[in-house]
Amino acid sequence: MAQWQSLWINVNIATMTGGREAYGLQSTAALAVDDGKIAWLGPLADLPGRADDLAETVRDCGGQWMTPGLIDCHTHLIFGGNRVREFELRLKGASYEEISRAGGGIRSTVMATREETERALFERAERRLQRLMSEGVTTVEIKSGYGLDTETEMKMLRVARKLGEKLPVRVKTTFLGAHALPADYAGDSAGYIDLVCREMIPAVAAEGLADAVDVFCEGIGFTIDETRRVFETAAAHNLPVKAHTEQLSNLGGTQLACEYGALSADHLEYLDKAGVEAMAASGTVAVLLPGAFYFLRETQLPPMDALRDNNVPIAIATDLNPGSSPAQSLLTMMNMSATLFQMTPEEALAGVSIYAARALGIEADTGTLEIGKAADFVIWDITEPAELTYWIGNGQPVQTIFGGAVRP
Ligand code: DI6
Ligand code: FE
Repeated sequence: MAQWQSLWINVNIATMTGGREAYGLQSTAALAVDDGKIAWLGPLADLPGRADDLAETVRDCGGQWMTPGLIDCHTHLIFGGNRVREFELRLKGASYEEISRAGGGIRSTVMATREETERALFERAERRLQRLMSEGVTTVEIKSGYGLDTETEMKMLRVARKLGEKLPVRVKTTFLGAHALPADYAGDSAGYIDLVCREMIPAVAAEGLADAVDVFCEGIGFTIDETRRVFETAAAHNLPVKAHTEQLSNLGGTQLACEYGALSADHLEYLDKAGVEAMAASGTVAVLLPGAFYFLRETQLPPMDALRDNNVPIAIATDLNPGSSPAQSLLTMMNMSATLFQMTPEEALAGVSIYAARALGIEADTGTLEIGKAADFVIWDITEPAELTYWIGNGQPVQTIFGGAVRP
């Protein structure tokens, strides 16, 4: 019997094990899969035998490229309705914050999400997820946060879990009950945070529905003290934390998140030096969201030089949501991270592989191509990996392999 289930030969591999400024290249290489995991990887010439004797199926990639399966580490892809009218209002001059303070924004999506059945929410989210997957995404993070009551928050997280069970993709779920103050708690943010901490987090934890807890720490979101309460409760339930911080202003939420060992702090346009240093000290990943920066026509750039100088790992994600980033293409986000944030193509690819895995706490399983990790990878018909960042809207991989199986 052959040693391995499948073997991919004659392929140029960007293993992404080389850190931010290196693809970790293996030219004219081979990669073997067994039991859903990477069993061998190295130069084709070093294969310990004849390819046909070593594996049940052998695929000759003819000099094409292989990268890790892409990871979209920040999405809100489950929601009812859309916000196209608010988009039009913003084009006429209204700001995102004005719309939010007038009762629109996140709250309008909350109304639409509460009204949807679990089945309808699933079907619409499934289509969005399939669009991401069509570009080689093998892991996606999905947040709740458009329910803002216990029942709907749990409904969203159940839909997220079901997406992961039904589709060939790894789903990590994040509870974001502290996303906005729901209309029924207007003027009572303390009461709402009580509900989040006393009822929602315990219920979500009891059913194992969330892999992490997130908070929108912002003028139109929650204060530092409220954010701290949510983090304390998450810690009491052994759930790691992440945070939306310094997106529209600087409240110092990033330092607070780092105090709680946050996996990631996300957005970060208004991050200052103290925040960068806190991230470096706690090993927290900076998740940059160029789709939201672009769609809100933000002009304040995240502090790229300071992040690099302090060796803060940088991930890139779609933030796929109806209000600030209706982006359904992670490859386009890589392109935008280069054009808008001056990230290099190496940094962009690291941002959707190794560092995106780190932002989800799953670097031991995926994010790079190494022996023992999940066989999640993508075959591309490109001449060099920088092409993934260069093209806009040309993102069809030749094949995506998830857990060792070729995806249909
Ligand atoms: N920041 C964002 O960009 C999304 N959530 C958040 O906290 C936007 C959510 C929305 O506008 O629906
Ligand atoms: Fe977000």
